Amino acid sequence: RESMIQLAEGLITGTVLAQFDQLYRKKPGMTMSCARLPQNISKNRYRDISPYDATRVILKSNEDYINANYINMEIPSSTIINQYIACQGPLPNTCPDFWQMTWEQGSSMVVMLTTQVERGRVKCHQYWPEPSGSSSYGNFQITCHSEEGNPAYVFREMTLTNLEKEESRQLTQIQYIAWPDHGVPDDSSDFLDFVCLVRKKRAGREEPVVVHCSAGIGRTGVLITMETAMCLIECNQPVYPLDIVRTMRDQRAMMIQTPSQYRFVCEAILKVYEEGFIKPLQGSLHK
Ligand code: PTR
Ligand code: PTR
Repeated sequence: RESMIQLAEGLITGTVLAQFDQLYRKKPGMTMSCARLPQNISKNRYRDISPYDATRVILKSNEDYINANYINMEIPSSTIINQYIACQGPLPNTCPDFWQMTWEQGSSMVVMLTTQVERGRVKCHQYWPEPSGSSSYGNFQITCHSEEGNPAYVFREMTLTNLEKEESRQLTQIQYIAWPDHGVPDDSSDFLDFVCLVRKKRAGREEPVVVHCSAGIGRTGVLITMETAMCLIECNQPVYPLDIVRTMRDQRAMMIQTPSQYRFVCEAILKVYEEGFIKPLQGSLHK
């Protein structure tokens, strides 16, 4: 409660945004050399967005690079550690790597926070087939069984098959479609419903949830912050959004890109606190 009053006051006086502006975007001392190796340059969507070497996801093959970091968010006074992999939206040449990573990390949920094209520019390659179709990406075959949704988000159920091992797994992809990069979601209740859905789907899964947008920093950072805050509120722990951002940036640089994204998530946290987090979890999410 104390932390919420502090947050509400800080939003009014502007100290919340000032603190965000002062926070380092990249943790001092962390290197990002792998991204710069000649064979890896073409695997980065943006020249200015690279993963830290220390927390990058390493593919189990000779070419082991993908623009992705592990992000672990511990919830104090509980045994909960929400694990994520934050990554960029796959490029045409990195789709096989993306599926290899998802397979090797045992992930069965992918959260996508971008559309493929925004304002005429490609933000993410479509790395899955249209519903009831199959496509191969390197050593992996993806079958998309169903696609359903509403104006804010789309659900897809897929089967991921490792062709070499002849093994298959089910995978859910949830895509938020009403959120341009550098911006904030059009509607915070839709966004909160979406985060509740992610929490519900995550329940009981230990493996990391793969989260991506276009660069894998701005919108991905907002989503992870929001889920962490919801979890803290549920566990009766104080919520200090700046600490959440720092913890994320210690694992992937630049998480949460703009002050308006930070303000948006702080306001959404207050909203969850004031309106009661139990409500969305109890089923108002599927209207
Ligand atoms: N940041 C740009 C945008 O999304 O609008 C895209 C961009 C991508 C800009 C790569 C620059 C990039 O790298 P380079 O410095 O090689 O042009
Ligand atoms: N060089 C790009 C730019 O600044 O436009 C990098 C970039 C692109 C950064 C998209 C963040 C972006 O947003 P998101 O992480 O939400 O996809």
